[in-house]
Amino acid sequence: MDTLRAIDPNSVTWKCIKSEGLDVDYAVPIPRTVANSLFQELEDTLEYFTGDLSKIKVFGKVYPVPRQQVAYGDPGITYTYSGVTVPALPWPAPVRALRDFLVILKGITYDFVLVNKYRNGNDHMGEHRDNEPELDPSQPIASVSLGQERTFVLKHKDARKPGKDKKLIPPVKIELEHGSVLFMNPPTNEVWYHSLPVRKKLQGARINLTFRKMRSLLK
Ligand SMILES: O=C(O)CCC(=O)C(=O)O
Repeated sequence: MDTLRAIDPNSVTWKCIKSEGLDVDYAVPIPRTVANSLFQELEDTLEYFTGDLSKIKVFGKVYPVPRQQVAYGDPGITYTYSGVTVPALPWPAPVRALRDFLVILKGITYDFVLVNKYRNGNDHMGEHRDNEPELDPSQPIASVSLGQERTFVLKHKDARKPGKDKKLIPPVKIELEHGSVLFMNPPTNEVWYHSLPVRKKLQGARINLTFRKMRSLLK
């Protein structure tokens, strides 16, 4: 995946979105031809979790995850979300290439990535925050999108409250394009929930990779 290395980080135009507790940066730094071959290489290489690792627990009930998932990372890392603990498998070449690209783009060496494949517009991700205790809260989460463009929705935590506690803060919607990178900077994941809603009419597949930095165990 040498062509990712040819991208000049100084030529990337970032769109910065800020609101109460929200701080995200969005750009499309990966040219279409590179994004196309990367998508195909991921399709040819990745094998998604099956069995218990492809289930989530919500209020004690177990459901199949409404998309496909797999996780990669440095040796020994595990990650717990929605009641399931997944091991980080060794980095495959195209995922490692993206991790190296983020070092060039942002200067951060991520040690874990959760990969979500949305086979079509029915596959989705519910509202949640990425604020698990094993994540380093001082580091942004980097979300790389390839394939079908989908809408990413951010909602302030107080806009989700019922009755008089509800704050009238409008959601923020971002169309995540093929070849895009979204950085969710702190404290976004403490204050805002995010989701990828169903879009029944969309047929195309999408692969999203959220690169994360774990809390150092040596601290
Ligand atoms: O697919 C996406 O863009 C969202 C992924 C996500 O929310 C997550 O990995 O926590």
